[in-house]
Amino acid sequence: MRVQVVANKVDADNWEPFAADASNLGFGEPWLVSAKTNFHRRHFVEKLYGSLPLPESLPVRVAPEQLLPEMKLALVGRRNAGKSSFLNALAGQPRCIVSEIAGTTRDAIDVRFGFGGRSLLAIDTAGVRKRTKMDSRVEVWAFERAKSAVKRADVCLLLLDATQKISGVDKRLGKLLSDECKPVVVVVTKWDLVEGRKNTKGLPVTVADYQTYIEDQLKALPVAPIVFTSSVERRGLKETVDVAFDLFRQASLRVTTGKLNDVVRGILQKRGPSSKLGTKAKVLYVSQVKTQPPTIVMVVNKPELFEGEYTRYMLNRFHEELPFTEIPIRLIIRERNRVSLRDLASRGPRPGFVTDEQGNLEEAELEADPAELAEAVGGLDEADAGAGAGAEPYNPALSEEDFTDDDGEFDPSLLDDAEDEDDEG
Ligand SMILES: Nc1nc2c(ncn2[C@@H]2O[C@H](COP(=O)(O)OP(=O)(O)OP(=O)(O)O)[C@@H](O)[C@H]2O)c(=O)[nH]1
Ligand SMILES: [Mg+2]
Repeated sequence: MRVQVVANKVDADNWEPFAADASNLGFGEPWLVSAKTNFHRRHFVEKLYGSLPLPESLPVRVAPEQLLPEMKLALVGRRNAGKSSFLNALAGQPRCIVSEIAGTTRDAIDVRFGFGGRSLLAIDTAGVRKRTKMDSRVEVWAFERAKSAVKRADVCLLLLDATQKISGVDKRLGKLLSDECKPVVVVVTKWDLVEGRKNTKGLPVTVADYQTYIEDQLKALPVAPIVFTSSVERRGLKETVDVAFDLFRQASLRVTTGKLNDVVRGILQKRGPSSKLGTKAKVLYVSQVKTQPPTIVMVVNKPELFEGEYTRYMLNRFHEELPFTEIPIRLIIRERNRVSLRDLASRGPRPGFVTDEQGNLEEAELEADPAELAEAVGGLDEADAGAGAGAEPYNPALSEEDFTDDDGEFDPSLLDDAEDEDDEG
């Protein structure tokens, strides 16, 4: 380390002889400057630059939070679920206001930080409560902002307060995330308050009980992994981030058309769609045309033969057989006879496959490559999700009952004093 003495307050040249006294300190000749009059300023700055090491000889040490975030997380949940506390725990410092008063966070805010050497952006959002209880335009607007945070995020964290029953609000948030086709980690918060306590049956609450309870209640998120956390005890933080990164990785994967053909062929062989009025159900092309979310297009002869129950069956098999086990898949079923597809077909037959109503394979007609297919179905950006039959994401079949507050026993895991929907704090 080098010490350079700076003699300040050298307002004009008549002060220079006095400044020279500073050399008596033993650190060599002082640099003269006046912060007030800027006398010798240029000289001073030049000397300063001249004494710095060249940039290439400096060790590069950039804090992770200064880099572009590797992953964007949106934290959503009902009021008081512990979102801000969880974000602060991840960031390792109090970046968001936490309080026991429900409705503390009033707007979505972006927080950048480093975690385990990786750069993250997390969006804290305002807690949600029943629409009928939203008592101001600010709250409705905050909900819209939370929705846009979800859209921006690579992975969403749905925070559930372990001390509370899963409510209609939690379920609707689950549905929102599922409709957006976002990878979701279900984060159970405040586990320190629950672990080891007695449930209604007098037995200690376990992770397994709670997991079953969530799976039973959150029908909209059948594949989302569940983690148990405590912001107070800093538990489950690394696991949450690791799981989120893994979901992000899954969502970014692209499966080859060859592999998809094999999987679809296998599914059809095992159980083809039941044919109506003797029409043959044929799959003409299948391809993954997009990532984040993985979007698979199946061009078929009659979409109605594949819709509903059979689509859900196919999606379940896709989750099992493709590397998208824990994230939503968007499946788009399209009819073949569109002009662009006819053009495609006119380029001549290529190997593919079709099935008859018994699921037997017949001679192939065509197979498109992904780029051609994406082009043929007219591009598949966001706008496409609503365009035409079979373009909606296929979510689990849910009924109104799947969104109501659970009035039954808070079984088998719930605490003997668990509260009813208590988003009032
Ligand atoms: N024991 C315990 N308490 C927690 C934990 N996480 C949060 N809390 C408490 O729960 C209350 C709500 O926490 P917040 O982080 O403000 O919750 P929030 O989801 O951001 O709430 P809103 O901004 O109002 O939607 C506070 O009193 C926290 O101290 C936890 O892991 N353990
Ligand atoms: Mg908050």
